[in-house]
Amino acid sequence: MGRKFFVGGNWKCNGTTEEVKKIVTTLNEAEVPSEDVVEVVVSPPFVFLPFVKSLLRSDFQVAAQNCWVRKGGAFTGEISAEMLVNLGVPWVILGHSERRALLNETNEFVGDKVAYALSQGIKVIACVGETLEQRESGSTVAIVAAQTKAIADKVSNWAHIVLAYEPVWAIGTGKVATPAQAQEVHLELRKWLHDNAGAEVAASTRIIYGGSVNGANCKELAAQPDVDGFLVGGASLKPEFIDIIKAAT
Ligand code: G2H
Repeated sequence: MGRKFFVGGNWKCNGTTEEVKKIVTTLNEAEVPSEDVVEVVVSPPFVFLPFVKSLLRSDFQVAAQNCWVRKGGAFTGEISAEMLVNLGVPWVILGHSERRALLNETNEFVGDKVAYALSQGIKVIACVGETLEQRESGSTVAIVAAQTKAIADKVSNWAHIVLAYEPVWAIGTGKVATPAQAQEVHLELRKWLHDNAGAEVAASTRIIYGGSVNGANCKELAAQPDVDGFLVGGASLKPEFIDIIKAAT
C-alpha cells in the first residue's frame, strides 16, 4: 500500500483565541483533497487543543506539541499522555529541535517519550534533524541515524509513527532545504529503517520534511519520491497552509 501524504501544522507557541478561531475557519472552509489522499493534523498550543478540536472539521485531526515521558503525577507544568487520551487528542509531536536545543531533550529522552506515548495509544510525529555545524562537518546522516536509533531502541512497532526530518538550519529561517537535499536525507533515513527496522517498516513509514515549507516551495519538495508530506511551522498559521495541503496531489 502506498504511503498516504501527511501534512502537519505546528503552530508552536503562537495564537490568541481570536487568531485561533480565524485559522480554524480558514481550514474549515478550504477545499482540499479527501482524507483518502492526505492526512491533515494541526497542532495548537495545549491551552487551545480542546477548543480547536471542538471547532475543527472532522476530516482534520489535532496533535499536541509535547507530552510527559511517563505516567502523569507530581510533574509541575507537564501534560501527560493520559490527559491527551482523555481529551481525545490522537497525535503528539515529540523531539522537535526547539525542545531538543532549548530544553535539553536528549535522544534517549525523546526515545522514551515516543515509546510511552505509543504505549498509551497516541500516534507520534517524531522529529529528527541536524544543525548547520553538523551538516557542514559532514555528519548529517550520522546525526539523524542516531536520533532515529534512539527511537528504534525503544519501539518495535512503527505503524503509528511519522518521522519528520527537520534540518535545524532550515527552521523558521526562510532557508529551505533544496528538494535534492531533502530527498537525499529522506532516502538515507528510509535505508536506515530498512536495515534496522525491516523492509516493511521502511516501505510504509511516512518521512515528512519540515523547515521553512511554504506555498511556493511545497510542490517541488512533494514531488521527491521519499518526501511523504510536511511538518509546517510559520506557514501553518497562514492561508497558504491550504496550498501546502493541496501539494498532496
Ligand atoms: C520546523 C517547522 C515546523 P517552520 O520547526 O515544525 O517550522 O516551517 O517555521 O520552519
